[in-house]
Amino acid sequence: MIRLSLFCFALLGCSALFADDLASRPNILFIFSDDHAIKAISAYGGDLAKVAPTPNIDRLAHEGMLFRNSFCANSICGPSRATILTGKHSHKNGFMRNTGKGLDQSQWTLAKTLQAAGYSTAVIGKWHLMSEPQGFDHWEILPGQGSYYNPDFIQQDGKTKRFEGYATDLTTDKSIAWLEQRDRSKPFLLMCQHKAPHRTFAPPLRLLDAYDDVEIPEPATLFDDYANRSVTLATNEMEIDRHFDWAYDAKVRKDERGDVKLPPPDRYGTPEYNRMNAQQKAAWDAHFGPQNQEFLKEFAAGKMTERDIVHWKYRRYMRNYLCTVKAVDENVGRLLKYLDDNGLAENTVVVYSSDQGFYLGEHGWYDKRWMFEESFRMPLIIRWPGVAKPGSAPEQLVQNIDYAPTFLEMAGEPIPAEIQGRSLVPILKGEPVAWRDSLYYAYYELGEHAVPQHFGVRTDRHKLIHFPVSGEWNLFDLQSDPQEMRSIYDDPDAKEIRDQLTKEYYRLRDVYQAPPLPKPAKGD
Ligand code: SGN
Ligand code: CA
Repeated sequence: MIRLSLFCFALLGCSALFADDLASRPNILFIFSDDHAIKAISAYGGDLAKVAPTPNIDRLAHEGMLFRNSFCANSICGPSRATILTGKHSHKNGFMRNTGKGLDQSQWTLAKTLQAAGYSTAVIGKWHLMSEPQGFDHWEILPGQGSYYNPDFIQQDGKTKRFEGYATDLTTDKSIAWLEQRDRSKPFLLMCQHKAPHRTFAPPLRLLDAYDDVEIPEPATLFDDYANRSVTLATNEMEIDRHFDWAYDAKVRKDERGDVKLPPPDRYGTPEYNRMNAQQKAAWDAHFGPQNQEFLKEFAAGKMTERDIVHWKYRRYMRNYLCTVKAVDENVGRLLKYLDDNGLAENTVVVYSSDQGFYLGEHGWYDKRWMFEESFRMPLIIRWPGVAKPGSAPEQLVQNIDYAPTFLEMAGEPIPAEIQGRSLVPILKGEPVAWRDSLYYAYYELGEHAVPQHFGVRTDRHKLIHFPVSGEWNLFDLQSDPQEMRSIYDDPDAKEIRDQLTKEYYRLRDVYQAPPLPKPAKGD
């Protein structure tokens, strides 16, 4: 294929092409995590940055470009991954929900194209697209959500093997092992995809106490009352207060476990705990045991109010979540060191991103899905030596539909017309470029965490969210109300901006050829 295209170009008299030695094309190392909120990356700033720094991810930002306004098209795992591989919104690539038949592999994908262009391609870690990976010379993936401790990896021969250790460390070990034995005559695309910091936020045993002595700042909206916005907010099932658990039972609070890691962890069976060997369980018990006893003593003595319990759960949630992030950061450091030690740093583009953001207590929540800022935003940091200005932080509205065309242009490949995103290469090069001034969002899942289907548009200052099933619209002024606590949709003063955004919303639906909206529940 490569030879053929070289031949064709040679016939066209394109002499520059001979300089286009395959090996000189940049390698692409895509380091991807699951549910990593920008607030938990210190390069993005914020309160948590001070207590839980991420020096290795920050290094990428100092040496590269941090996208300040990066968003997903559909804030959920599989759909975000499908969008990255196809450069299209969910309705176009067919992967609209986590439940479903899996990625339709007959369509165009980034991996298939780069493989055909002569890249060595690999995906290691969380995949979550159900159908077997295609377009990768090598793959080794977690089944479904995967496990943190002693995880299974599905091998390319279809067999599943269990590995002792922690998923984030193992995913990096396997990535480095693949880099070591790759075909060095070719550039590579390596997608190193972590399970962390996804629920149930199980920390690496070596870091269990990393944040024990740290005061974790709470978000201002931890006790959101859901007033002044869609009625669907109040019926959510993702509150730290009411739903943060594995085997949730609203009436029997002492039976909480899994998420909160209260004992006895295996009474109802928490899969993570049960995977550990005796030594690992002992380390876990030694850490959580005394803290749990202290909590349960206070709880049994009736000393804790409902709010105290939320504060306690929030702290426990954040400590564990941040420990899983710390392990991701350390493993980013290991990969960067590998590139340095092997003379690969200069010609390798390193990308750090995550499938969506996450609620770290904002609106009282964990999880994602909503078009509110915390889960709509996606971290995106790109180090491209000699091209992206170190320490730069552009403001353009970018989205995960843009990843595939960006990687194609980096690799010198043409961008097919069917792709809906745009290459970020001009932004990376610092070139003046006319850019989009609005983003389209669509969330299609039907039940988990009781988040309704919703759709919307965001500009640099405003956000319009449409809830077609309840027939509601919310409008936020992100400048005066960055926490999105009051919809101004019905304010007489907001008429002009409401009309503008509504028009833009329908325009984007046309541009992206969005399917019909779901029907209102009451037929109004
Ligand atoms: C699991 C989690 C949910 C989470 C989904 C989707 N429950 O079902 O809390 O929203 O995954 O996450 S758990 O009890 O199994 O942890 S996603 O990142 O894969 O989209
Ligand atoms: Ca996710």
